[in-house]
Formats: sequence, structure tokens, C-alpha cells
Amino acid sequence: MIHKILVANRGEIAIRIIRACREMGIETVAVYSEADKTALHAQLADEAVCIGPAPAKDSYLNMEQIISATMVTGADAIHPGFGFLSENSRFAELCEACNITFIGPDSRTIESLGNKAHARQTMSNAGVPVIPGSDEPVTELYRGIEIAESIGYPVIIKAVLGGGGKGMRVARSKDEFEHEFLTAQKEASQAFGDARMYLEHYIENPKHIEFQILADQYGNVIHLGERDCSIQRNHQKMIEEAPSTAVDEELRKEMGEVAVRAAKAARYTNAGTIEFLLEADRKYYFMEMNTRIQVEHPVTEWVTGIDLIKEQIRIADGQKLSYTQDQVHITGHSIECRINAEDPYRNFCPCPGTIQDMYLPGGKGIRIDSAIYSGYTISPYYDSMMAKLIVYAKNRSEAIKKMHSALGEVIIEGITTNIDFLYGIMEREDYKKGNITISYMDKVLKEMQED
Ligand code: MV4
Repeated sequence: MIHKILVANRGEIAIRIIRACREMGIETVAVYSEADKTALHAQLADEAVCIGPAPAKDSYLNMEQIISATMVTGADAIHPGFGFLSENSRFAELCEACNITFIGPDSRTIESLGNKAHARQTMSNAGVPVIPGSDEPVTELYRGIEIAESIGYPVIIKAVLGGGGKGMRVARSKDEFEHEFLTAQKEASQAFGDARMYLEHYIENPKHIEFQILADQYGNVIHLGERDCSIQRNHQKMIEEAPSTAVDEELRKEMGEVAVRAAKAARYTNAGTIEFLLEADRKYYFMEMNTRIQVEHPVTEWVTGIDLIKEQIRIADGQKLSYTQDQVHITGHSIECRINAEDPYRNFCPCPGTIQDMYLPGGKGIRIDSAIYSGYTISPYYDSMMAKLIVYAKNRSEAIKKMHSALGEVIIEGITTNIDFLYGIMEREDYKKGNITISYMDKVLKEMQED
């Protein structure tokens, strides 16, 4: 039985996890860096342990310190949140070796899905549609050229240990291939210490659709529908929603079954996300599987009524899923905006600083997950996301109006934020119509430059 959880993260997700634990009667331990002495997550937990200096590599990524803090406080489980150590198979393995319950899939599953070329192979074998591409990792340029020819241009070159866009390049012709391949390889070696690449045909202007799944330790797997995460910039998502305007009941059933099949093929447990690219003609392809809770999980929570963090904890504690597929119903519409300390008019560069004063909206259908307070100083050491504003209404157009109204109420003084930029998106006709693909933000920014 899990009695005490150490939350190996910071910011809003640490608080989100602490809240779920408190409601479940589970004690909490926060960890914090020297830069986070005044951070809210450290104050809200039952106990807090300082784990090292400000740089993440010395604190939130410091496995030994986090394991020690778990032992010293007598916690029996670790929730890794997202980012940091959440998809690190060596950390999950270390937890397993120390008899600490890692709240997520087992280390071997994390490792196997972390190898994106291997994941592609697993899914393909299970009958999950994958994008035409290489069957084996590629390290030699000449092999890359041969395979690219056989796939057909444009091709996308991806790092085997990549994901989320790092070490990824598009080659539109044989002329471009050499340069793009070598550049992608160099980035991959630097970022992951591994120069193995894989190739896929490049899909132009798809939507990014991801399915949330839950899997217990007894082979039960359900899906909770999709999220549309097409609105992003430099692989940083900005606005997410559920359900997607491009997915009807029939497609949801089909893709949901495929997502469940994908999770079963990976022998997956806990909460996970299957990422797909979806084309205008309804063709869809597996891209990768994320083995963590995601930033945008609240939109799924709101349209299903299921608390994903509590389910993660129950699953890790050896309980059966609380829901069968028949008990999952998608109702209404939810949108999330990520509020960042950044300047959209200066290439979205981070703007850390002190919040002099603030006011956050509330009311029916408004949820704010944040770790900020008046007087709080946002550190330059970590991610610039300060808060998530999530709305729920009975349909998409009502949800957009609610988001517009709520963004209009937000006051954050002392630092530059992207709030006005998000507010502007809610007013756009193309956004309201929902005809949005992964290149939408490029289009918006280009139009803004022209004005
Ligand atoms: C692709 C693709 C088009 N074709 N693969 C981006 C991150 C990583 N998960 C894979 N990504 C892509 N893979 C093929 N074969 C386009 C992207 C992509 C993308 C995907 C989802 C959301 C935003 C994106 C932005 C640029 C590229």
C-alpha cells in the first residue's frame, strides 16, 4: 500500500500531484532546489527536502539525491510528473532496485518506447498504422540516401532516441539529404550521445492528435479519447483541446481501439499517450508513445470526469482500473492555454522576474493549475510555463468564448507574458473554424509580421 509519495518535480504539476495525494489520504514529500526555497510546491507538501543547487542537473535530475530523500523520509513511491526524470528508464530502474514504487510504467517499457525506431517496429508488428519509413536504425549516410529514395521525398530524419522534435530534420530532395542527415546526426549525438537515425516519409500539414490511455497491472487497457495539440511552436505546445474537431464518434472508436492495441503491444501499464498524425483524408499514423502524464492532461480530465493523477496512483498501487471502456463518455469541450513568462514579440524569449501583483479568474468552467503567487520570482533556471488556464463548456464555441473572457480577466504584473497573444488567437476566425494543422502557428506569426 502506498502511504507516502515523494513528488520528484516542481511547479504546477508538483502541486497537482500533492492535491491528489491529499484527497486520497496519502502523505507527500516535496523536493526543491536552492532556487526553489520559496516555491509553492515545497510549502504545500507535508514535508520538503532540499536536493541541491539551482541547475536541474544538480537537483531535479539528480537521481541519487532524490532516492536518498525518498529513503530518509520513508516515502514508498515517487511520482515523477513530466519532464525531468519522468521518462528516464535508468531512474525507474533505480527505483525498482530500491523497492520504491515508480508511478509510471516499468523501466523496460520506458526504455523500449524511448527507442523510437524500436517503438515503430513494435507498433507496426501489432498492426498499428505507421508512416512508411526505415525498418532499421540508420547510421551511414549512403544507407540513408538509399532508404530515402525508396520511401520517396520529402523525408523526415529522426533521432532513434529523440522525440518531441529534437534532432529532427526534413529533406525535400536528394540534394538536401546529405546536409540534413549530417546536421540531424550531429544534433542527435550531442543531445543523446547516439547518432542512430530513422527515416519516414514526411507528412505535410497534418494534425497532431494524441490518445490518452490507462492500463492496469492485470491487462485491462482503456482509452479516454483524444486531444488535439496542433497549436504549437518549436515543438512547444501552446493551446490544446479535447475533443478534436477532426475526430467524430466513428474515428474516435477506431483510433481509440488502435491506441489500446498499441498499449497492449508495449505491455504498457499506468497512464500513457499515443501520438498520431492525422491527415485531412482521415488517414492516421502512429508517431510515438509518451510514458508520462502530460501537461495537457486536464482537458481529458474535464471531458471524461476522470482524475488521471489519482488513477496513476491507484494503478501503481496494484489496483484495477476504476472504469471500463463502456463507462468512459466524452461530454462537452475543454481547452487549455499555457501561460508562459515569455515575450511573443521578441521571438518568445523567456522573461523571468518577480510577479508584483496578480489576479486570476474563476467561476463556472474555469480551472487554473499554477504555482505562482503575488511576490513570487520566476526563476531563469527552469521552464517558462507559469500557469495553465483550462476551460470547460458544453461545446467548442462556448469554450472559446469562455477562454477569451477568462484570458481577458487575467492580470499578471511585473513580467511579460503570452496572455495577450493567446487572447488574440481566441478572436481569430480560422481558430474558431478549427481548421488548424501543425503549421498553424507559423501562419499566425507570418500574418502578424505582415501587419
Ligand atoms: C513527423 C511529421 C511529419 N511527418 N513525422 C514532431 C515531433 C515528433 N513527435 C515528431 N514530429 C513530427 N513528425 C512525419 N513522418 C511532423 C512532425 C512535426 C510535428 C508533429 C506534431 C506537432 C507539431 C509538429 C511540428 C513539426 C513537425
